[in-house]
Amino acid sequence: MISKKQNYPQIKIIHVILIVFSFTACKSLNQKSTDLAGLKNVSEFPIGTAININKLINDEALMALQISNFNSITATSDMKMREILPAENQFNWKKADTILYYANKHKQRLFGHNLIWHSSTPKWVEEKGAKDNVWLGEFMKEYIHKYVGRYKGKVAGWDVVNEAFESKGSEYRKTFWYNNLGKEYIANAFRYAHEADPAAVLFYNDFNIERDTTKLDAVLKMVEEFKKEGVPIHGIGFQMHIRMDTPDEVIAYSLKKAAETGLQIHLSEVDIIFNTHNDERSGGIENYSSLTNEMKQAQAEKYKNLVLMYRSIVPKKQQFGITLWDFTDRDSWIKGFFNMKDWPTIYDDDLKPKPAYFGFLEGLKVKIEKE
Ligand code: 9MR
Repeated sequence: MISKKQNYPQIKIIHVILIVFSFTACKSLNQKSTDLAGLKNVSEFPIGTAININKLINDEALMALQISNFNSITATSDMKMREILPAENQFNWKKADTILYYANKHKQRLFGHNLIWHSSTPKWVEEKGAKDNVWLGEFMKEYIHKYVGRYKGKVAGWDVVNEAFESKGSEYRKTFWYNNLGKEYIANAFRYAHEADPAAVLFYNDFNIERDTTKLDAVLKMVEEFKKEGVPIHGIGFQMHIRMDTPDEVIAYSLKKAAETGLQIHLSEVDIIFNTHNDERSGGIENYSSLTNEMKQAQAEKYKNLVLMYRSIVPKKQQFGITLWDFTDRDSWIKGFFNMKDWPTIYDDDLKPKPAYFGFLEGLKVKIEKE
């Protein structure tokens, strides 16, 4: 009843998925006494969470869970342009510095999210840039140089450009940046970031590319163009905001195709919802208004399969890590943004681990037999 059929292209289920499914024989995924070691301790690659830094450091219970489970951290919003440069010449490094301090203190990798995103462009930049695109091009260069340069060697990698393609299909998103600078703004952003920190791992990050193969193809085409032109791109971020009915076969296919580029693959914003939406604010469609045990178990299996697919399809040297987009249902963006109930994460509203937590853990622990 939870998974609903959708019209996805017929895609050959790759062998590795059959192996994955053979691990998931309907065993109930619940807490065992040996299971509280923390996700990061059983993983071969970094396990991250996105979080609001002030919320984190003012909540001891949340912080204890964050420290025991994660060795990578991303700011949900604290490192976006609207936070860093709310007004002209008024850089605000406070939250970014706090998150860096926290990451160092707890030996976590700091991942930078993000440099250029239409949804986080400050009003003053839009107003000034719309009148003068020469200024805008220079501004982008200086902003990236200054920001990435300031955290050189401290931020391991960056989402350089976020969501530059339309939600669905193959078109570049007609954003403020695209409209004023043309699609070249994307390549330039990567060039500037690389100039400022040649060791940073630079990602293109987007959503729906795990399920919309037309969109994925468009992103991969851009990646190939970048490679040909020598644009420094090192990774693809699959946001992976998925739903219970996003077919695992399609996710597997997409991961495999992306991994064929040889780039780093980051599952950068993972959460799994039961309800659905139209990708727009307040666009939720609430088919489920309460969470049953059956749903909890199904979500646990989905988390487990996702981790297993990542481990078995993405070659080890390309596994940049898996990052959850907040890790408690209490804090998740989903309910507020789509205006609907849901239970997207691995901890519940009371900060108790859900079956999803144990599914995720199991996915990290299971021994993988590769062909
Ligand atoms: O979760 C983030 C939310 O708290 C912010 O209000 C919002 C706007 O800055 O951004 C959310 O994070 C988004 C991420 O940066 C890019 N992918 C989609 C995420 C959810 O909207």
